[in-house]
Amino acid sequence: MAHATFTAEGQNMESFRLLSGHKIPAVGLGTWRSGSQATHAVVTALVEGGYRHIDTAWEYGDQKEVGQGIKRAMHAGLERRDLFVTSKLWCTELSPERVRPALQNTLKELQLEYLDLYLIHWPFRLREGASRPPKAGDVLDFDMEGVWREMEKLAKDNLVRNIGVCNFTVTKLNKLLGFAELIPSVCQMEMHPGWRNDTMLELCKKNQIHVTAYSPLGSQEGGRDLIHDQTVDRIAKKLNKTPGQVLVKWGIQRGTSAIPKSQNPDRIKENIKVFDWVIPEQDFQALNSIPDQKRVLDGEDLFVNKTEGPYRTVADLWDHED
Ligand code: NDP
Ligand code: 1BO
Repeated sequence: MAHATFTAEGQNMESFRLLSGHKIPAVGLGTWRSGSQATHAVVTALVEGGYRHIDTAWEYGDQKEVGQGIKRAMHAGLERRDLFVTSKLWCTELSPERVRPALQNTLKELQLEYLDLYLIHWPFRLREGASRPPKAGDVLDFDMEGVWREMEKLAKDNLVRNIGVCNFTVTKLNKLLGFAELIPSVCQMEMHPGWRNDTMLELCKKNQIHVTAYSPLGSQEGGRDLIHDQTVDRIAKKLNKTPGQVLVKWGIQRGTSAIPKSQNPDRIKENIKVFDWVIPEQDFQALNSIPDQKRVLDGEDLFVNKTEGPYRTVADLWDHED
């Protein structure tokens, strides 16, 4: 259930309550592929846009820039306790002894004392220096329980407020739930009207795990152009909103937070104006019926080696669940 609060800018900002008791703001700024623009994007989002939630990852190579943006926003008067900062543990660090050093490096790059959320980025361990696509021996065994125990210790030591996972399947989430002492607060998954992934959403809801929808606009660059989808466009025109706003709102109306990426100041500010209106039921259902359901980020380039395995097909990565 969403809770409404107001930021200092007067922006009505909804948030969702996590199992841990912390709140996650319903809209966050994505920063993948923001590169050197990440600092400016973060400052625009936090100081002008009313955002309080930033999503980054070691793999994005922009944690230092994101950290500088957060620092500038704090100089402008924002308090650390009002922000929700997420980062992610990369695949080369998916062994128990590498978890804490990886987090410490992330905190250093971000110039922060703690994270609000630390996520396992993908449930596949890669050898350092792995090729894309992986060569034989690049994809290693992943000790999920050992890594999760270390994630739990980070939370117990208050270095991270919440821990969670990304890109999990029903099979993998059920396995983790079988041994977890700390249930993941958040599962971050690709979700937009072109890839609704209802099965994972239902499993997470059943276990009170909050879902964050990544690539809520379809990712655009090399992804799915939902901005120009005719159903999205028709609903946007009818509601006098932009396609980007309709897509973000769709995620929130499903009970997920959403983390649209933009490095364009106007679009950053546009994407968060989603709180004082609703998508009417009929239009919501039309978005829920967009055909040709397909992932944009299927992991093939990162983890599939067609001849050597251990994952020879995309279906192998997703445990043949789609
Ligand atoms: P999004 O779905 O957020 O789409 C971003 C693209 O849409 C960019 O090209 C952006 O261009 C454009 N855009 C942004 N706003 C608008 C708008 N209002 N109208 C038209 N175009 C717009 O894609 P991402 O794949 O980046 O996903 C969002 C975030 O989710 C990532 O940045 C990352 O933080 C996270 N993520 C997590 C993953 C995981 O494995 N856990 C995987 C993928 C993403 P411009 O910048 O020029 O505005
Ligand atoms: C390779 C990283 C995908 C975006 O999170």
